[in-house]
Amino acid sequence: MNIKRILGYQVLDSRGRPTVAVTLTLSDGSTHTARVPSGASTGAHEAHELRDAGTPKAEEFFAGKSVYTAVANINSKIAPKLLGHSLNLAAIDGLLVEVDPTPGHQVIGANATLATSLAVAKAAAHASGKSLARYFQPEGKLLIPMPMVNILSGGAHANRSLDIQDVLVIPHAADNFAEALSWIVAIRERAASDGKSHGVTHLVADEGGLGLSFASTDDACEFVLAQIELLGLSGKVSLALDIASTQFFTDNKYSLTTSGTTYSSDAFIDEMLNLVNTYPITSIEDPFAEDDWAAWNAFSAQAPAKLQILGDDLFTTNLHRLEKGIAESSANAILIKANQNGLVTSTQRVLAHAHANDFATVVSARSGETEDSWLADLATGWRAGQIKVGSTHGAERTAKWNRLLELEATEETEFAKPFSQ
Ligand code: 2PG
Ligand code: MG
Repeated sequence: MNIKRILGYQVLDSRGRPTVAVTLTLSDGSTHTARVPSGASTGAHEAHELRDAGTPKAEEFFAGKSVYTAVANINSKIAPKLLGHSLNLAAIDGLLVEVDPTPGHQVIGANATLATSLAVAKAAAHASGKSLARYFQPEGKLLIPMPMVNILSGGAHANRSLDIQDVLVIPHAADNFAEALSWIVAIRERAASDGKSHGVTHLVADEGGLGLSFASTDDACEFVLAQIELLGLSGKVSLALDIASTQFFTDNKYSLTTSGTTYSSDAFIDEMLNLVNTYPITSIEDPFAEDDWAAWNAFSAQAPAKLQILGDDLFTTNLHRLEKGIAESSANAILIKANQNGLVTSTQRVLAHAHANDFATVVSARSGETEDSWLADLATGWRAGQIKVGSTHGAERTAKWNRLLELEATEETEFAKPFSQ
Protein backbone atom coordinates (compact mmCIF):
# COMPACT_ATOMS: atom_id res chain seq x y z
CA MET A 1 0.00 0.00 0.00
CA ASN A 2 1.32 3.46 -0.77
CA ILE A 3 0.54 7.16 -0.48
CA LYS A 4 -1.82 8.45 -3.20
CA ARG A 5 -2.49 11.94 -1.94
CA ILE A 6 -1.50 14.31 0.86
CA LEU A 7 -3.59 17.38 1.49
CA GLY A 8 -2.83 20.02 4.10
CA TYR A 9 -5.43 22.56 5.19
CA GLN A 10 -6.19 24.91 8.05
CA VAL A 11 -8.59 23.97 10.88
CA LEU A 12 -9.27 25.39 14.36
CA ASP A 13 -7.96 24.32 17.74
CA SER A 14 -9.85 24.42 21.05
CA ARG A 15 -8.99 28.11 21.55
CA GLY A 16 -10.50 28.86 18.16
CA ARG A 17 -7.04 29.52 16.70
CA PRO A 18 -5.88 28.13 13.39
CA THR A 19 -3.87 24.93 13.29
CA VAL A 20 -2.71 22.46 10.66
CA ALA A 21 -4.54 19.32 9.48
CA VAL A 22 -3.40 16.73 6.96
CA THR A 23 -5.58 14.18 5.18
CA LEU A 24 -3.61 11.38 3.61
CA THR A 25 -5.22 9.06 1.03
CA LEU A 26 -3.84 5.57 0.53
CA SER A 27 -3.88 3.42 -2.59
CA ASP A 28 -6.76 1.37 -1.06
CA GLY A 29 -8.86 4.56 -1.03
CA SER A 30 -8.83 4.96 2.77
CA THR A 31 -8.19 8.41 4.24
CA HIS A 32 -6.25 9.27 7.43
CA THR A 33 -6.44 12.68 9.06
CA ALA A 34 -4.23 14.19 11.75
CA ARG A 35 -4.43 17.59 13.43
CA VAL A 36 -1.74 19.22 15.52
CA PRO A 37 -2.09 21.05 18.85
CA SER A 38 -0.54 24.35 19.91
CA GLY A 39 0.82 25.67 23.22
CA ALA A 40 0.38 29.02 24.99
CA SER A 41 3.15 28.78 27.58
CA THR A 42 5.67 27.69 24.99
CA GLY A 43 9.36 27.08 25.66
CA ALA A 44 11.97 29.06 23.74
CA HIS A 45 13.64 25.86 22.59
CA GLU A 46 10.59 24.25 20.99
CA ALA A 47 10.54 23.28 17.32
CA HIS A 48 9.24 26.08 15.12
CA GLU A 49 5.49 26.57 14.89
CA LEU A 50 5.06 28.42 11.61
CA ARG A 51 2.38 31.13 11.63
CA ASP A 52 1.67 33.77 9.02
CA ALA A 53 2.23 36.97 11.03
CA GLY A 54 4.30 39.35 8.94
CA THR A 55 3.74 37.46 5.68
CA PRO A 56 1.42 38.35 2.77
CA LYS A 57 -0.66 35.31 3.70
CA ALA A 58 -1.56 36.69 7.14
CA GLU A 59 -5.28 37.33 7.39
CA GLU A 60 -6.73 40.08 9.52
CA PHE A 61 -9.42 37.81 10.97
CA PHE A 62 -6.88 35.47 12.57
CA ALA A 63 -4.64 38.22 13.98
CA GLY A 64 -1.58 36.85 12.20
CA LYS A 65 -2.09 33.38 13.63
CA SER A 66 -3.24 31.72 10.43
CA VAL A 67 -1.12 28.79 9.18
CA TYR A 68 -1.55 29.11 5.41
CA THR A 69 2.20 29.12 4.81
CA ALA A 70 2.64 25.84 6.73
CA VAL A 71 -0.29 24.39 4.78
CA ALA A 72 1.21 25.56 1.47
CA ASN A 73 4.49 23.93 2.48
CA ILE A 74 2.69 20.61 2.95
CA ASN A 75 0.97 20.82 -0.41
CA SER A 76 3.83 22.16 -2.50
CA LYS A 77 7.01 20.89 -0.78
CA ILE A 78 6.10 17.80 1.25
CA ALA A 79 3.37 16.10 -0.80
CA PRO A 80 5.36 15.79 -4.07
CA LYS A 81 8.21 14.15 -2.17
CA LEU A 82 6.00 11.58 -0.45
CA LEU A 83 3.56 10.56 -3.20
CA GLY A 84 3.85 6.89 -4.17
CA HIS A 85 5.95 6.18 -1.11
CA SER A 86 5.28 3.07 1.00
CA LEU A 87 4.36 3.44 4.66
CA ASN A 88 7.67 3.26 6.44
CA LEU A 89 7.24 5.92 9.13
CA ALA A 90 10.96 6.27 9.94
CA ALA A 91 11.83 6.59 6.25
CA ILE A 92 9.13 9.20 5.70
CA ASP A 93 10.22 11.20 8.73
CA GLY A 94 13.70 11.05 7.17
CA LEU A 95 12.30 12.53 3.94
CA LEU A 96 10.67 15.33 5.93
CA VAL A 97 14.08 16.16 7.37
CA GLU A 98 15.47 16.19 3.81
CA VAL A 99 12.81 18.72 2.80
CA ASP A 100 13.96 20.97 5.67
CA PRO A 101 17.20 19.97 7.41
CA THR A 102 17.20 22.99 9.75
CA PRO A 103 16.96 22.23 13.48
CA GLY A 104 13.38 22.61 14.71
CA HIS A 105 11.95 22.63 11.17
CA GLN A 106 12.50 26.38 10.94
CA VAL A 107 11.67 26.65 7.25
CA ILE A 108 8.64 24.44 6.59
CA GLY A 109 7.31 24.53 10.16
CA ALA A 110 7.04 21.82 12.83
CA ASN A 111 3.26 22.11 12.55
CA ALA A 112 3.57 21.05 8.88
CA THR A 113 5.99 18.18 9.61
CA LEU A 114 4.11 16.83 12.63
CA ALA A 115 0.70 16.84 10.93
CA THR A 116 2.22 14.88 8.04
CA SER A 117 4.16 12.50 10.27
CA LEU A 118 1.07 11.74 12.36
CA ALA A 119 -1.11 11.17 9.30
CA VAL A 120 1.52 8.73 8.02
CA ALA A 121 1.58 6.94 11.40
CA LYS A 122 -2.21 6.57 11.31
CA ALA A 123 -2.09 5.33 7.71
CA ALA A 124 0.69 2.86 8.55
CA ALA A 125 -1.36 1.51 11.47
CA HIS A 126 -4.31 1.05 9.12
CA ALA A 127 -2.12 -0.69 6.52
CA SER A 128 -0.92 -3.14 9.15
CA GLY A 129 -4.49 -3.76 10.31
CA LYS A 130 -3.83 -2.37 13.80
CA SER A 131 -4.89 0.48 16.03
CA LEU A 132 -2.30 3.23 16.44
CA ALA A 133 -1.44 2.00 19.96
CA ARG A 134 -1.02 -1.56 18.67
CA TYR A 135 1.04 -0.35 15.73
CA PHE A 136 3.64 0.87 18.24
CA GLN A 137 3.28 -2.14 20.54
CA PRO A 138 2.04 -5.12 18.52
CA GLU A 139 2.37 -7.78 21.23
CA GLY A 140 1.68 -8.07 24.96
CA LYS A 141 -0.46 -6.11 27.37
CA LEU A 142 -0.77 -2.43 26.58
CA LEU A 143 0.18 -0.08 29.40
CA ILE A 144 -2.61 2.43 30.07
CA PRO A 145 -0.88 5.54 31.45
CA MET A 146 -1.50 7.03 34.89
CA PRO A 147 -3.33 10.33 34.33
CA MET A 148 -2.22 13.66 35.79
CA VAL A 149 -5.32 15.84 35.61
CA ASN A 150 -5.78 19.57 35.91
CA ILE A 151 -8.22 20.84 38.55
CA LEU A 152 -7.14 24.49 38.93
CA SER A 153 -5.64 26.61 36.18
CA GLY A 154 -3.66 29.81 36.39
CA GLY A 155 -0.81 31.45 34.50
CA ALA A 156 -1.15 31.79 30.75
CA HIS A 157 -4.18 29.46 30.71
CA ALA A 158 -6.44 31.46 33.04
CA ASN A 159 -5.56 35.12 32.81
CA ARG A 160 -3.01 34.68 35.63
CA SER A 161 -5.66 34.13 38.32
CA LEU A 162 -2.90 32.11 40.00
CA ASP A 163 0.83 32.59 39.39
CA ILE A 164 1.44 28.92 38.74
CA GLN A 165 -0.18 27.28 35.74
CA ASP A 166 -1.73 24.10 37.13
CA VAL A 167 -2.76 22.35 40.28
CA LEU A 168 -3.33 18.77 39.14
CA VAL A 169 -4.20 15.48 40.79
CA ILE A 170 -2.75 12.00 40.33
CA PRO A 171 -5.09 9.14 41.34
CA HIS A 172 -2.12 6.93 42.19
CA ALA A 173 -4.03 4.30 44.18
CA ALA A 174 -6.68 3.55 41.53
CA ASP A 175 -6.82 -0.04 40.29
CA ASN A 176 -7.61 0.86 36.73
CA PHE A 177 -8.01 3.85 34.45
CA ALA A 178 -11.83 3.94 34.62
CA GLU A 179 -11.69 4.11 38.41
CA ALA A 180 -8.95 6.76 38.25
CA LEU A 181 -11.08 8.92 36.00
CA SER A 182 -14.17 8.53 38.19
CA TRP A 183 -12.23 9.90 41.17
CA ILE A 184 -11.00 12.83 39.14
CA VAL A 185 -14.44 13.73 37.83
CA ALA A 186 -15.70 13.73 41.43
CA ILE A 187 -12.85 16.02 42.57
CA ARG A 188 -13.35 18.37 39.61
CA GLU A 189 -17.09 18.63 40.21
CA ARG A 190 -16.70 19.10 43.98
CA ALA A 191 -14.11 21.80 43.37
CA ALA A 192 -16.45 23.58 40.95
CA SER A 193 -19.29 23.76 43.44
CA ASP A 194 -17.07 24.55 46.41
CA GLY A 195 -15.11 27.16 44.48
CA LYS A 196 -17.89 29.71 44.14
CA SER A 197 -16.24 32.02 46.68
CA HIS A 198 -13.03 32.04 44.61
CA GLY A 199 -14.43 33.27 41.31
CA VAL A 200 -16.72 32.39 38.46
CA THR A 201 -16.77 28.61 38.39
CA HIS A 202 -18.85 28.08 35.29
CA LEU A 203 -16.14 29.64 33.14
CA VAL A 204 -13.40 27.17 32.43
CA ALA A 205 -9.76 27.85 31.61
CA ASP A 206 -7.97 26.85 28.40
CA GLU A 207 -7.56 23.23 29.44
CA GLY A 208 -11.03 22.79 31.00
CA GLY A 209 -9.78 23.44 34.55
CA LEU A 210 -11.26 25.94 36.98
CA GLY A 211 -9.79 29.42 36.70
CA LEU A 212 -10.34 30.37 40.34
CA SER A 213 -8.44 33.08 42.21
CA PHE A 214 -6.21 32.27 45.18
CA ALA A 215 -3.84 34.51 47.10
CA SER A 216 -1.10 31.91 47.02
CA THR A 217 -0.08 28.50 45.69
CA ASP A 218 -0.46 27.18 49.25
CA ASP A 219 -4.11 28.27 49.33
CA ALA A 220 -4.74 26.58 45.97
CA CYS A 221 -3.13 23.34 47.21
CA GLU A 222 -5.17 23.47 50.45
CA PHE A 223 -8.36 23.95 48.45
CA VAL A 224 -7.78 20.91 46.22
CA LEU A 225 -6.64 18.79 49.17
CA ALA A 226 -9.86 19.67 50.99
CA GLN A 227 -11.88 18.32 48.03
CA ILE A 228 -9.84 15.11 48.05
CA GLU A 229 -10.37 14.69 51.77
CA LEU A 230 -14.12 15.37 51.63
CA LEU A 231 -14.43 12.60 49.05
CA GLY A 232 -12.57 10.16 51.30
CA LEU A 233 -9.71 9.94 48.82
CA SER A 234 -6.87 11.18 51.07
CA GLY A 235 -3.78 9.04 50.57
CA LYS A 236 -5.18 7.72 47.29
CA VAL A 237 -4.86 10.88 45.24
CA SER A 238 -1.80 13.11 45.35
CA LEU A 239 -1.14 16.60 44.05
CA ALA A 240 1.00 17.60 41.08
CA LEU A 241 1.97 21.14 40.13
CA ASP A 242 3.00 22.72 36.86
CA ILE A 243 4.73 25.89 38.05
CA ALA A 244 5.47 26.99 34.44
CA SER A 245 7.94 29.39 35.99
CA THR A 246 9.51 30.53 32.71
CA GLN A 247 6.34 32.61 32.41
CA PHE A 248 7.20 34.77 35.43
CA PHE A 249 11.00 34.73 35.23
CA THR A 250 12.30 38.16 34.21
CA ASP A 251 15.66 39.83 34.80
CA ASN A 252 16.88 36.68 36.54
CA LYS A 253 14.12 36.89 39.13
CA TYR A 254 10.94 34.94 39.80
CA SER A 255 8.20 37.55 40.24
CA LEU A 256 4.82 36.44 41.55
CA THR A 257 2.00 38.85 40.80
CA THR A 258 -0.66 37.57 43.23
CA SER A 259 1.56 38.09 46.28
CA GLY A 260 3.79 40.78 44.75
CA THR A 261 6.88 38.87 45.90
CA THR A 262 10.10 38.63 43.90
CA TYR A 263 12.59 35.81 44.45
CA SER A 264 16.18 35.20 43.45
CA SER A 265 16.85 31.69 42.12
CA ASP A 266 18.17 30.61 45.53
CA ALA A 267 15.15 31.98 47.34
CA PHE A 268 12.82 30.32 44.84
CA ILE A 269 14.56 26.97 45.39
CA ASP A 270 13.68 27.30 49.09
CA GLU A 271 10.13 28.27 48.19
CA MET A 272 9.73 25.19 45.98
CA LEU A 273 11.32 22.89 48.58
CA ASN A 274 8.92 24.29 51.14
CA LEU A 275 5.93 23.52 48.92
CA VAL A 276 6.90 19.92 48.17
CA ASN A 277 7.77 19.28 51.81
CA THR A 278 4.47 20.70 53.07
CA TYR A 279 1.91 19.08 50.77
CA PRO A 280 1.45 15.57 49.34
CA ILE A 281 2.90 16.67 46.02
CA THR A 282 4.32 13.78 44.01
CA SER A 283 5.23 15.65 40.83
CA ILE A 284 6.48 19.17 40.16
CA GLU A 285 6.88 20.50 36.61
CA ASP A 286 9.02 23.46 35.54
CA PRO A 287 9.74 24.76 39.06
CA PHE A 288 12.50 26.85 37.46
CA ALA A 289 12.87 28.70 34.21
CA GLU A 290 13.90 26.96 30.99
CA ASP A 291 17.56 28.03 31.14
CA ASP A 292 18.06 28.30 34.90
CA TRP A 293 19.92 24.96 34.92
CA ALA A 294 21.79 25.74 38.14
CA ALA A 295 18.51 26.09 40.06
CA TRP A 296 17.18 22.80 38.63
CA ASN A 297 20.38 21.01 39.60
CA ALA A 298 20.44 22.42 43.13
CA PHE A 299 16.74 21.67 43.69
CA SER A 300 17.07 18.09 42.38
CA ALA A 301 19.92 17.45 44.79
CA GLN A 302 17.81 18.55 47.79
CA ALA A 303 14.28 17.45 46.86
CA PRO A 304 12.65 14.37 48.42
CA ALA A 305 13.81 11.20 46.63
CA LYS A 306 10.25 10.18 45.75
CA LEU A 307 9.38 13.46 44.05
CA GLN A 308 8.96 13.48 40.28
CA ILE A 309 10.87 16.50 38.93
CA LEU A 310 9.47 17.05 35.50
CA GLY A 311 11.02 19.14 32.73
CA ASP A 312 8.73 20.68 30.12
CA ASP A 313 10.13 24.04 28.94
CA LEU A 314 13.49 22.81 30.26
CA PHE A 315 13.69 19.93 27.78
CA THR A 316 11.14 20.85 25.06
CA THR A 317 11.21 17.18 23.92
CA ASN A 318 14.68 17.83 22.54
CA LEU A 319 17.30 15.07 22.70
CA HIS A 320 20.26 17.39 23.32
CA ARG A 321 18.57 19.20 26.17
CA LEU A 322 17.50 15.87 27.67
CA GLU A 323 21.09 14.60 27.44
CA LYS A 324 22.30 17.67 29.32
CA GLY A 325 19.61 17.17 31.99
CA ILE A 326 20.60 13.52 32.42
CA ALA A 327 24.30 14.37 32.66
CA GLU A 328 23.67 17.08 35.25
CA SER A 329 20.86 15.27 37.16
CA SER A 330 18.70 18.34 36.63
CA ALA A 331 15.44 16.37 36.83
CA ASN A 332 14.17 12.79 36.80
CA ALA A 333 11.30 13.02 34.34
CA ILE A 334 10.48 14.60 30.99
CA LEU A 335 7.25 15.89 29.52
CA ILE A 336 6.84 14.57 25.98
CA LYS A 337 5.04 16.86 23.54
CA ALA A 338 5.22 15.81 19.90
CA ASN A 339 4.79 19.36 18.59
CA GLN A 340 7.78 20.58 20.59
CA ASN A 341 9.78 18.13 18.52
CA GLY A 342 8.08 18.01 15.12
CA LEU A 343 8.22 14.34 14.11
CA VAL A 344 6.65 11.16 15.48
CA THR A 345 9.79 8.99 15.30
CA SER A 346 12.15 11.56 16.79
CA THR A 347 9.67 12.26 19.60
CA GLN A 348 9.60 8.53 20.31
CA ARG A 349 13.41 8.51 20.30
CA VAL A 350 13.47 11.18 23.01
CA LEU A 351 11.06 9.09 25.09
CA ALA A 352 13.14 5.94 24.58
CA HIS A 353 16.31 7.79 25.58
CA ALA A 354 14.59 9.00 28.75
CA HIS A 355 13.54 5.44 29.65
CA ALA A 356 17.02 4.10 28.94
CA ASN A 357 18.33 6.60 31.51
CA ASP A 358 15.67 5.90 34.17
CA PHE A 359 13.80 9.09 33.52
CA ALA A 360 10.02 8.88 33.82
CA THR A 361 7.96 10.13 30.87
CA VAL A 362 4.67 12.01 30.78
CA VAL A 363 3.10 12.29 27.34
CA SER A 364 1.28 15.62 27.23
CA ALA A 365 -1.37 17.50 25.32
CA ARG A 366 -1.11 21.24 24.67
CA SER A 367 -3.38 23.98 25.94
CA GLY A 368 -4.64 24.46 22.38
CA GLU A 369 -5.87 21.00 21.35
CA THR A 370 -8.11 19.39 18.77
CA GLU A 371 -10.64 16.56 18.95
CA ASP A 372 -7.99 14.20 17.61
CA SER A 373 -7.16 11.34 20.03
CA TRP A 374 -3.76 10.15 18.75
CA LEU A 375 -2.13 11.30 21.97
CA ALA A 376 -3.84 8.51 23.93
CA ASP A 377 -2.60 5.89 21.46
CA LEU A 378 0.94 7.27 21.48
CA ALA A 379 1.11 7.38 25.28
CA THR A 380 -0.18 3.81 25.48
CA GLY A 381 1.73 2.29 22.56
CA TRP A 382 4.96 3.95 23.69
CA ARG A 383 4.49 2.67 27.27
CA ALA A 384 5.01 6.21 28.55
CA GLY A 385 3.56 5.38 31.97
CA GLN A 386 1.89 8.77 32.45
CA ILE A 387 -0.31 11.18 30.50
CA LYS A 388 -1.37 14.80 30.96
CA VAL A 389 -4.32 16.09 28.94
CA GLY A 390 -5.72 19.01 30.97
CA SER A 391 -9.03 18.62 32.77
CA THR A 392 -12.11 16.46 32.19
CA HIS A 393 -14.07 19.24 30.47
CA GLY A 394 -13.99 20.03 26.76
CA ALA A 395 -14.37 17.57 23.90
CA GLU A 396 -10.72 18.09 22.91
CA ARG A 397 -9.80 16.71 26.37
CA THR A 398 -12.45 14.00 26.67
CA ALA A 399 -11.47 12.69 23.21
CA LYS A 400 -8.21 11.49 24.81
CA TRP A 401 -9.75 10.22 28.06
CA ASN A 402 -12.47 8.41 26.11
CA ARG A 403 -9.89 6.81 23.84
CA LEU A 404 -8.03 5.52 26.90
CA LEU A 405 -11.32 4.15 28.28
CA GLU A 406 -11.88 2.47 24.91
CA LEU A 407 -8.41 0.93 24.90
CA GLU A 408 -8.87 -0.31 28.47
CA ALA A 409 -12.28 -1.80 27.62
CA THR A 410 -11.37 -3.44 24.35
CA GLU A 411 -7.68 -4.41 24.52
CA GLU A 412 -5.58 -6.54 26.80
CA THR A 413 -4.13 -3.90 29.13
CA GLU A 414 -2.57 -3.16 32.49
CA PHE A 415 -2.74 0.12 34.37
CA ALA A 416 0.53 1.95 34.94
CA LYS A 417 2.01 2.23 38.41
CA PRO A 418 2.64 5.74 39.72
CA PHE A 419 6.08 7.35 39.55
CA SER A 420 8.66 5.92 41.92
CA GLN A 421 12.42 6.31 42.11
C1 2PG B 1 2.20 22.79 29.73
C2 2PG B 1 1.17 22.82 28.63
C3 2PG B 1 -0.01 21.93 28.89
P1 2PG B 1 1.02 24.77 26.90
O1 2PG B 1 2.79 23.82 30.09
O2 2PG B 1 2.53 21.73 30.24
O3 2PG B 1 -0.55 22.15 30.15
O4 2PG B 1 0.76 24.13 28.35
O5 2PG B 1 0.47 23.81 25.90
O6 2PG B 1 0.32 26.10 26.91
O7 2PG B 1 2.51 24.89 26.78
MG1 MG C 1 4.20 22.66 31.43
